[in-house]
Amino acid sequence: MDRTFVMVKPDGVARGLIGEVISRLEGKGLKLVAARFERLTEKKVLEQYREHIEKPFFPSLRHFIESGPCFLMVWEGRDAVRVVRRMVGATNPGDAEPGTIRGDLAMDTGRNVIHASDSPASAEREIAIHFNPGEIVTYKRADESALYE
Ligand code: IDP
Ligand code: MG
Repeated sequence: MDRTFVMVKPDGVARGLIGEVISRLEGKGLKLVAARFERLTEKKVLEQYREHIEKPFFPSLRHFIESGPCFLMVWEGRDAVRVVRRMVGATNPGDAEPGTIRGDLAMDTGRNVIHASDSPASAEREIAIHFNPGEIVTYKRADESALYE
């Protein structure tokens, strides 16, 4: 099973969308293995978005992510990184397909509700930024034998 890092950004928190996001991922069959509500420090935002530091949108992205609490999660499942990215949809919500989280719930690239790791390597890196190994919980979902062949 793979793990991926998912974060409801401050806009999603402010709009009351934490439950909707969790509900979609749970309903799909992914398993929530860690979660925390946190206002990210500058240090963590720089680590999280390090590949974007030189980009023109970075100052506004950083300011926005630091502006309010985020809901941080680790989700587990078969091919979890790819599956969650497809459920999240395109970065620009105007291009995101209906049925995706951004396609259904957002209007603006700078307010696109959710972050999800884009590769297994990023997932491993991002999970380590936000969670200690001891905060990631293993357990069985009762429906696992019905979810996987
Ligand atoms: P992703 O979240 O779909 O992986 P990235 O390209 O990794 O997209 O960008 C990270 C975040 O930075 C985006 O989710 C979005 O909030 C913000 N962002 C990316 N490109 C732009 C832009 O052109 N204008 C404003 N914000 C942007
Ligand atoms: Mg990204």
